[in-house]
Amino acid sequence: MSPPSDPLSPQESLFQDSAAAPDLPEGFAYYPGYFDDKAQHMLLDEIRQIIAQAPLFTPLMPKTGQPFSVRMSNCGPLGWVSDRAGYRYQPQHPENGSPWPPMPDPLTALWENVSGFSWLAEACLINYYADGTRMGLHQDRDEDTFDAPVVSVSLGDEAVFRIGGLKRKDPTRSMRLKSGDVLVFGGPARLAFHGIDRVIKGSSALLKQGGRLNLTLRRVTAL
Ligand code: MD3
Ligand code: FE
Repeated sequence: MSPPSDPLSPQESLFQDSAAAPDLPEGFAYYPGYFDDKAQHMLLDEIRQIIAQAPLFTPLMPKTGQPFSVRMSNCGPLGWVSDRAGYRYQPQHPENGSPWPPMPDPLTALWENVSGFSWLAEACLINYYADGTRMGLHQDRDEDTFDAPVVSVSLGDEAVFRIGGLKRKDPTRSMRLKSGDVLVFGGPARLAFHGIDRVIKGSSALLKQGGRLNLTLRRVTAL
């Protein structure tokens, strides 16, 4: 059920936990098509404005300095960055030193609607996948607390998303993520291994230049 604060009326989560996904950790919810075409365009317009203020940067792997293929930006009070010094959250853009732009209203409403968490999200990481880019299997553990879920929104070309268990060697399953889909990872699923195997070129008309955007909303600091 969507609170009156959200102008959208999302459908119920298609599946939650073990019912349709017995091999995944509990606490996982999937809302296919949460954002309809009009809402995707409105959200994209907000993301364009954010990226105009906080340009996409190329994160580097800690120690080796090897560049990620995915480019990133952030909005909200804190943003995730990575360079030779390590992974961390910080309040400023790593290249222009400006504070991250504020969280746009549609993302605040989404968080209120699906997170089940009464405190606001502090960070929205914006990942841009050009054709041919991927993200290896990893856990998200750079936050001070794992009590809040991670909420993810996909925009643009479809992606082959892989999700496994709490150990790297646990079995994985793959899912096709489409523009407008929302995923929520809370409880044990918050620490599931996951990654993006590939992006399906030309599968969406939303981004004129092609590729895929993924937004992840998170709580970073402990309460
Ligand atoms: C499962 N992003 O930013 S979104 C990331 O599509 C990240 O850009 C991918 O992995 C992307 O860290 C996947 C889905 C996702 C995001 C966070 C999770 C799945 C997750 C955190 C815990 C468990
Ligand atoms: Fe991740």
